[in-house]
Amino acid sequence: MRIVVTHPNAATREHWCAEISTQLAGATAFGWQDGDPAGRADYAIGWRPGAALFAAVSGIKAFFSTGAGVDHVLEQPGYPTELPLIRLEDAGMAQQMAEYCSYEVIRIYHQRERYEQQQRDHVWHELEPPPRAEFGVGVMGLGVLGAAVAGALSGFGYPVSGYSRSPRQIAGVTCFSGAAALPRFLAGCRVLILMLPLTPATTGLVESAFLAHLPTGAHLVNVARGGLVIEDDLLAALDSGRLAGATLDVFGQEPLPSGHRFWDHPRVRVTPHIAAITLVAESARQVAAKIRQLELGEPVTGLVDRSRGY
Ligand code: NDP
Ligand code: OXD
Repeated sequence: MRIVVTHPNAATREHWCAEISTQLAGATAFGWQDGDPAGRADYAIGWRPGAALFAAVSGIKAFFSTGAGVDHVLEQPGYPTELPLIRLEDAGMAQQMAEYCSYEVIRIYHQRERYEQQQRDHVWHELEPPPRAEFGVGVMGLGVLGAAVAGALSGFGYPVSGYSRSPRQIAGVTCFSGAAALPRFLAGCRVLILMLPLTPATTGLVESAFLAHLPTGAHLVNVARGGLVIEDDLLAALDSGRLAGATLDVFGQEPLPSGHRFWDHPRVRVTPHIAAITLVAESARQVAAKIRQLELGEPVTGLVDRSRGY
């Protein structure tokens, strides 16, 4: 069996090739990038596959995303309409995401930025935390990662609510779904965590009218995709003080351009798309197991519904 690996980063390509060859007995994995010779492969794995891959490499039966998100695949022109697209499910990302988001929520709840300022000013002053029962945390997107984040936060005793496209039930989480419920969901969020995939339905969802539903002084945490947010609307809400802060891991343009206002905004915390990184060994194990299932004619989970875009 031949597996083609395409990824903009050469070291990552090689890492995947090595792990897949180890995990899948009898498989030959090879890296491919634009301009490489034509060939044949049974499966493809990668990030942002260009149309040239599908023109040059024949025989591909399914494409595996090296991420949980698949917008990087579907936004590429030339992805064959009938080719099954399979994404990573957790593969070690849920724990990372739960930790990243819990860290942010706990920092915000405990007013750590104000204490850091007090230290700079040599001020010894105790700040009263808000009543925990009134500190609602909302997770928008209750899939594999969102559900893990909501579960972790509920374990800290915050009142956690969640919002998804279809109705969900998660122990300890008040679940909302459907457009009519959105304003009610947002009104209860002192911290709103975005955990949605980027699809035609979610692109630009977070704009002025959406942000206006959040309580004054709320925080936004975006660990999903930059394209969910209209950046100028977010900046306006931060500038006016309507929003107290934003923690942003993902951006419309990545890497975030060095002149972007987010870098120096006093109410913004930036991280470079690291909320949950792909763990190659663990992910390759998951992909290899799914390839074995497909070869036996069995169904696999994580198959993307192209009509929904996730
Ligand atoms: P899932 O597909 O498991 O979950 C998606 C969730 O979003 C589901 O609950 C789904 O609803 C909900 N949803 C989708 N569209 C809408 C909509 N229009 N309105 C309301 N809810 C909607 O994805 P994962 O949890 O695995 O991953 C989520 C995203 O996290 C990825 O797509 C990726 O963009 C991002 N990510 C970011 C990383 C980082 O490092 N920053 C790392 C990994 C992922 P329903 O339950 O009804 O299907
Ligand atoms: C992913 C990501 O989608 O890293 O997995 O953003």
